[in-house]
Amino acid sequence: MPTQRVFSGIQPSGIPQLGNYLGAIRHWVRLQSDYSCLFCLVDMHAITVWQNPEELRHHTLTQAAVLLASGIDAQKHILFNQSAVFAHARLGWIFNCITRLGWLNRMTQFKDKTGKDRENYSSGLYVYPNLMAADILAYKATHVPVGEDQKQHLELTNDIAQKFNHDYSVAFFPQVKPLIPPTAARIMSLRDGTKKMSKSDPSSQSRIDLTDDADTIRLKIRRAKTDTAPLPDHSNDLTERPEAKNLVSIYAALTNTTIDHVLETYQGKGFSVFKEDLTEVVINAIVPIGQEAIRLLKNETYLLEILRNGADRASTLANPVVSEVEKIVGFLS
Ligand code: AQP
Repeated sequence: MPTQRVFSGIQPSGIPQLGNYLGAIRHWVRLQSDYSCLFCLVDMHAITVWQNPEELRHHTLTQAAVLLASGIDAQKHILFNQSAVFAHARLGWIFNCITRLGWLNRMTQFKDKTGKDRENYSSGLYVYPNLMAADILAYKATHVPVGEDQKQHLELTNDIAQKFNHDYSVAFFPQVKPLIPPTAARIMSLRDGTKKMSKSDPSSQSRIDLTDDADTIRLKIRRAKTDTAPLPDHSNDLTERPEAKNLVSIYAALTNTTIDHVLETYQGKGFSVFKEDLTEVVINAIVPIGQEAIRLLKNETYLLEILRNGADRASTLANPVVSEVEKIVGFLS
């Protein structure tokens, strides 16, 4: 088993969507051959915004089923839900006491999420990056796969590790390296090409859920917002056409090619032809995963057992690290 350790997290804040798959899950599947991996369903992060308890439970199980159906190997690697491993909360609190308010105030994701209404958001959302640092450092993970939007949080993780080491005069936490996927696709909403596709978007028409069936995918792509112009011959000419660019990016990501290569085939054509072909590409990639996930979801006991086993193995790794941290801090052991 490789010695370099990867920690990856996904929030069970909804049914995983195509953006989660193209931006994260399919890269995680590939990482399994080179790293020892922890895949965490970060339910504690999810409740930083309100989650209906029944739905949270269902989404956590669905997330587990989708990851397994996508090719995550829960025997060779570790798949678990965050709240089942107490080390995250223990270390998260210590990091709340390490992180400076000024550092958190600079986090752009918090500002983007809360906008002008920040007074009404939870304090959990504000300290989210501290818990994320604990997720990673409780395992002394060496690498974390990150999209553009998480880079700043990973830098903060390294700042927290460094400050802890400095404040307690130890060389305890290592610096963590980002793993940027070679083709980092940022998938946008099907209704608004300037907004990220999100599992918690109130409009189900804005995204493709990984459990959607072929007819639903067909309908969502048919209704996806576009414009009237034919497709251009170069990606530069898509800059002002976010919806068109998004659909071409999805096609390129799923066929492992570039936007320009897709445009070589479709330049001059209208969206009716392109959307039909895109629909087939999406159905071929997603529907088998969805069908397998739905099959797995019928056996809740099996999924719970996988997560319980994962949590036990994760605790075995994290508990000694966090106990050592607590000793360094001066807690009685
Ligand atoms: N639209 C996207 N395009 C590319 N990558 C994406 N990711 C999410 N949406 C897209 C990547 O998926 C990983 C896990 O995401 P997460 O669930 O932990 O958080 P998120 O980014 O907040 O995902 P959502 O779907 O937008 O959830 P909600 O609606 O709850 O906020 C991350 O690596 C992320 O980059």
